[in-house]
Amino acid sequence: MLELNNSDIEKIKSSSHIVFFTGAGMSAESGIATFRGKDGIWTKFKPEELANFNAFIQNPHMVWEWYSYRRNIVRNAIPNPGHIAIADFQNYFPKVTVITQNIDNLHKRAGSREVFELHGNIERNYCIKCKTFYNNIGDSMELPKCKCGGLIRPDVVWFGEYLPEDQFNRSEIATSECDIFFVVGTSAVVYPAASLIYTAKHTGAFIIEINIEETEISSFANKCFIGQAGKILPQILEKVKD
Ligand code: BJW
Ligand code: ZN
Repeated sequence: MLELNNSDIEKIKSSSHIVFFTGAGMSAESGIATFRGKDGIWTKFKPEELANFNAFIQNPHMVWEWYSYRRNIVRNAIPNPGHIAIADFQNYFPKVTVITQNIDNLHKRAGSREVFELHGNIERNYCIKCKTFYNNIGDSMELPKCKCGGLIRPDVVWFGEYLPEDQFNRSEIATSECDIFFVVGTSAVVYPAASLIYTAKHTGAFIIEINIEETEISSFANKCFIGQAGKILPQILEKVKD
């Protein structure tokens, strides 16, 4: 049973800007594996072997194949009730911003309009030599080559790489301006993305965490809901809409 007291409900109802900061757990109920935890992909693959530029240069076929495999899963996935509830918040609140670490497009596909993608998007790719972009590349496992001969990589952020500056800057502004900051389905261990949660705390937002287990940030969230995002978010919306 959802425990939101009257004061929490009023706080959310009267908010003028709500931010949802999301991670892999947001899409778990759409059938997309998380990274860490018992069903995480990195219990099977080591991140340093795949999610970094050197790994790509040393073994581009293997890394490309891993992303092609995941791209196929993402393309066949559909937004879950959690994504849909977040998009539905737009119908009841003046401003709703989604800041996501996910590369799967599901927030946009659910109808969220302001979405900042901190770790890129698996549907975009670019040539590492001439920087030409290739969107919606086929689903072949074969490593594609650019017309200039350069290797084509997914436009995602690997370890040691900078986050897209405009997306991060706009996320920081939204975070420092919002009244309510939801943290949904993230282990909150990857930086600088996780630093936004601390920014939200310092700038006075009311922090609500939704996760199936406690995380690094549970101790300072104002409210923690232990449960699945796809179940909790529609229940919260039901209580605060109108
Ligand atoms: C549910 C649920 C359900 C499940 N409902 N909940 C030491 C200290 C601090 C920082 C560093 C450090 N050493 C190195 C760094 C920097 C590094 C970093 O943070 N490392 C830490 C891991 C230690 N960061 C970087 O390198 C970043 N860049 C950078 O710092 O640039 C500056 C720089 C430049 C040059 C030189 C040096 C520095 C870049 C980070 C890029 C991260 N990229 C990835 C891969 C993206 C592409 C891909 O998908 O392949 O992004 S890593 C991976 O982790 C992915 C995710 O977006 C990210 C975050 O994971 P997330 O979303 O939190 O998922 P999980 O799996 O961890 O958690 C899921 C959660 O959901 C769990 O809590 C579950 O319980 C929950 N859950 N089901 C609700 N149904
Ligand atoms: Zn090229």
